[in-house]
Amino acid sequence: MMRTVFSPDHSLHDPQVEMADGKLVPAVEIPRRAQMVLEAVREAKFGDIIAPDGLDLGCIEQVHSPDYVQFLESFWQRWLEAGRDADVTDTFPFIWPAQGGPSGLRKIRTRHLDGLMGYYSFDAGTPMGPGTWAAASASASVAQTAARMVAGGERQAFALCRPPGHHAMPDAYGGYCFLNNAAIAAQTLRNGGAQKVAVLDVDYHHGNGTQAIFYDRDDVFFVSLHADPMDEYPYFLGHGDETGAGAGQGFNLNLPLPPGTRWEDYAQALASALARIEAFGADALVISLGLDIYERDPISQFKLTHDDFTGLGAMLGAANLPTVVVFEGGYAVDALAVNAVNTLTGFLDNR
Ligand code: OKP
Ligand code: ZN
Repeated sequence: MMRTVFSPDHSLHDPQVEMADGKLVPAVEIPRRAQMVLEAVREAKFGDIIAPDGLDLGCIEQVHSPDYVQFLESFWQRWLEAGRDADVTDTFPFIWPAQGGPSGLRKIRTRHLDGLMGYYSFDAGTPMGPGTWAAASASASVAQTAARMVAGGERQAFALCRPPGHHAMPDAYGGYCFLNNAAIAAQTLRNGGAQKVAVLDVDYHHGNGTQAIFYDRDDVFFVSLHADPMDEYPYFLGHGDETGAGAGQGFNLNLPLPPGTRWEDYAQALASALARIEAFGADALVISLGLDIYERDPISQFKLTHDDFTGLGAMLGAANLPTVVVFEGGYAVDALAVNAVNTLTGFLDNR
């Protein structure tokens, strides 16, 4: 049995276009993604589908800076107050305090909204619109509710989050992500009594935000399998030599894999990731479940088949830990149903 937490408010974040390959293209991180997965888990009858409880802002501010959360919450109001087009569906930052150095740009919270958008973002690929905060905060509350269920004794729960979260930094949005749902789930488990939590990220893209949030902590072990950032987004984090800092030294593990990776090689890397999590002695597990490792994903280059997702779920289930599964990426929209159901079926069959 696995209950699913879901909020219809995800659809309030409804981007039309995104910046990719140097131009505006149709957005891929769209409401229909979550609707497809919702229908699939309903038909599969894994367990009840429930609404999230209210947002625990205190927990969110344990992984994000309060001023960043305040920026997200107030963004659309500020947009309107700045006299900008109220009918626009998608807004984009275009200047960043990114190139530092002795006489370089300074990281300053400006009065002007363009400066703030650059201050609180790290890419131009993440449209923000009028309903983004409502959807992102609902997504975070979905993760919190699922984690509370597991902290309270349920063996597993599925947080059907949208928008995704694993790229969201302590104080910056990017990669279609605003609040880091997986990090929020991990923090909720910690607050609920788990001493050691592992976050295993199997999304095609490196979970740079989750890594950054926990990089100097030894109570949350971040482990990620992903496309080598020498070749793939998010490029500037996710390399194999990033192992943690300070107290967190040794509590970050990146396993970059080449584009084109098939299940056979993927499963081998996953086995070593799971062995490291077992050695860590986790009390609970958060899985960042990106279904964009599918062979026909439109923006990704791994080669997992429908059947391989059953094997993925089986290996994750066999870890035999209290587990919060958090939905992340996956853009082959019509294949999300079968890939989600196969993963969760494989998982539940191996508990
Ligand atoms: C979010 B998640 C492709 C552009 C890619 C960013 C991808 C964000 C992925 N030409 N843009 O990890 O699935
Ligand atoms: Zn991804």
